[in-house]
Amino acid sequence: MPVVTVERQDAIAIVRIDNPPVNALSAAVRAGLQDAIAEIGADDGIKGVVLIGAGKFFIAGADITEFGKPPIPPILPDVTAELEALDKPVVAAIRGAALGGGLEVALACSDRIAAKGAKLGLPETGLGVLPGSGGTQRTPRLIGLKATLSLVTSGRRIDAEEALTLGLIDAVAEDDTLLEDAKERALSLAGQPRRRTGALPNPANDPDTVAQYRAKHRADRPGQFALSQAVEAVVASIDLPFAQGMGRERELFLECMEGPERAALIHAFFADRRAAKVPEASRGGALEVKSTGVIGGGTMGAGIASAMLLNGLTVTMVERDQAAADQGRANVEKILNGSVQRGKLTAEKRDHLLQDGFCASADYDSLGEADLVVEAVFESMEVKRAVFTELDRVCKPDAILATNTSYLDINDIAAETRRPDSVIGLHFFSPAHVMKLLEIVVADKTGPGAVATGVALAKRLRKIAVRAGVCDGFIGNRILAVYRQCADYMMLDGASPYQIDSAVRAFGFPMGPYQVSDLAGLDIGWATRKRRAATRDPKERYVAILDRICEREWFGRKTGRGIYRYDEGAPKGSPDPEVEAIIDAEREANGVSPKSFSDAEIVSRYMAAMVNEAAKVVEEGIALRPSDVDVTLLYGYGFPRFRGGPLHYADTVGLKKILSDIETYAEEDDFFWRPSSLLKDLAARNASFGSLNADD
Ligand code: 3H9
Repeated sequence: MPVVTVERQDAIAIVRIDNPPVNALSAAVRAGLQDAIAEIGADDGIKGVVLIGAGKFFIAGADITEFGKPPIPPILPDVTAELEALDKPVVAAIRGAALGGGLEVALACSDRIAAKGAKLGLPETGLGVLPGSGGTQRTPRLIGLKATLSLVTSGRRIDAEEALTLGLIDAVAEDDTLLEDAKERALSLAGQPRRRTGALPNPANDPDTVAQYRAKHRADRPGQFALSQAVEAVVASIDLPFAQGMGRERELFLECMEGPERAALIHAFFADRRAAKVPEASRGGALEVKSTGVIGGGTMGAGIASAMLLNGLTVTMVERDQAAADQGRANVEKILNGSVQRGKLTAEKRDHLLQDGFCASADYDSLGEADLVVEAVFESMEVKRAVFTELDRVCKPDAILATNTSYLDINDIAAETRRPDSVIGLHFFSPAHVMKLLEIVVADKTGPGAVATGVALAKRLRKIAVRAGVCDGFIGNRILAVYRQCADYMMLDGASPYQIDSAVRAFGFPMGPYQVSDLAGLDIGWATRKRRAATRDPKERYVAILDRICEREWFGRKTGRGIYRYDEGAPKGSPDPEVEAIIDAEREANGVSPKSFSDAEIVSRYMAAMVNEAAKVVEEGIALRPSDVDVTLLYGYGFPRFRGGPLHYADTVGLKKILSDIETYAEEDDFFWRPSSLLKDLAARNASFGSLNADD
């Protein structure tokens, strides 16, 4: 089947792009469009053209699977130039999405009509490139400099109505009359002088806006390369004639294409979609979930309940007594009020959700109708066992019973029920109504139907699902525990926590590990360390600095002191000399003579610890593939997206280098630094983690 067809309807040619799933502009589509343009140009009987996409979308953009490979002609800027040169009206009939190169094709048409519900945008910078087929030159000529800079740098997808207001399109149509409206428009324009966006005058200069965008997106800041290049490409439209502007855009685009940011962001794009492919889910049918239960109304339970409510599910919350249930309701109300304040929810809708969609009680029997229940109570096996015994008693036979435990063995929890195939881990991240990640933890007896339901729920809640196996901490928290420990070793050995945080931020994380600890509350880690004390291997080095801080009841932000000091002058925290004194004392007590660390060494050690544990997680089958680890760290732990995730990053550094770093560090501590056999194997074969991601 050809991916581009030309159909004559009277004097109008309908050019249809049919390249499922999203009509990406692959080499075949580009060649097909070029042929269609030549055919139409040579046919005097054709007076006008309609360009439309088959299926749900107009065009989702360039085919990004081709990025990073040698370009196949014809390149898209040439195709758009030929489209614009055609001496006949060409109406783009847009439904679904006109994104990136898709919108650029539409901009090279003479007219644009979009169906209601269509989304238009230039999201290229989110993939580490810039609009490279005239988007930076035609858009400002059509809608001005400021609106273009906003669209290009935000990557925002706007709806048809906003596009019309901006002047990006000419009309909005009903979906079912789109093609007819476009044909009519093409006919009405036949014989008139052809409109060409590229022939419009240069946009007016606006030095303040240019200065503002240049200051916001500087190439010397991590993760800003494509953004700064995009700003420069748009700025080039102010003075340069169209053809030269296109040349400048191409240069800047190709520089982005060659860079690591582009490779990382495209990796992250496909990693997101790959994570959704969970083998068990394709073997089992998902249960239709309408009514849910949440056990526990604390921070986590209330966040989960709010996520459910905000996405159209009803929630029955169960707490141990009525007072706790009332508090749980108050916690949910507080979250929904926050959504109202931020303009994400109307007050009426909030009232409706709380009155008709939510109830909180102390009675497990109220869960009889729930399709899925998530337990989010205190992390104690005893408490969880009691909850699951109750759930097994009251829930209907096909209900899915989920636990939000962060580290307990879900096999033990499942064994408490007569239906371990219906028991699954759904590990939300706090705040659960905000954080995008959901680890779907598959225990030994979890059935495919439960997995499929978990994956479908994640989609419903607009979260990214990652499948994980059972182990202490699953994918994310297990890896976190190790790189966090590595940070503590560096702190004991001579780096200040403030230097570690700053080095980690400079790498691209929004916060350093000690800022995160202060935010989460140091008492949480303290409790975990106490829990593990009895089983800690005597060979493991133990850093007691944070215990000393906790003994003073400095638990972080919530107590005004932690690793940082928080006061009015420094609400985000400032270094605390008393903490530095505690660190010095601990060094002395442990006979450590502090050495200095460069920022680069801090990052090397931090990343080596992260990569090594991540490799073990893949090696043991806890994560299905390296890219699932990347997705987990990207969405749950603030790993900088422009670096693609820890295992993609490891591939860019080189696995031999990472392994040799680990071997060097092991000379100091061969208990902590035990290289993963997968890492050793890949390094020996000169292979990459990427090679284990089926479709990379
Ligand atoms: C660009 O245009 C550069 C130009 O300016 C310059 C050129 C010179 N290519 O997201 P979904 C696949 S840069 C190849 O699950 P949805 C995707 O991997 C591009 N494949 O569906 C998945 O495959 P699979 C600028 C693509 O309905 C399948 O399609 N454009 C592309 O939730 C379904 O995708 C963008 O950034 C692509 N461009 O959402 C838009 N896009 O089934 C990127 C998708 O094997 N795309 N696939 O896993 C999107 O935002 C969403 O896919 C879209 C549909 C909203 C369109």
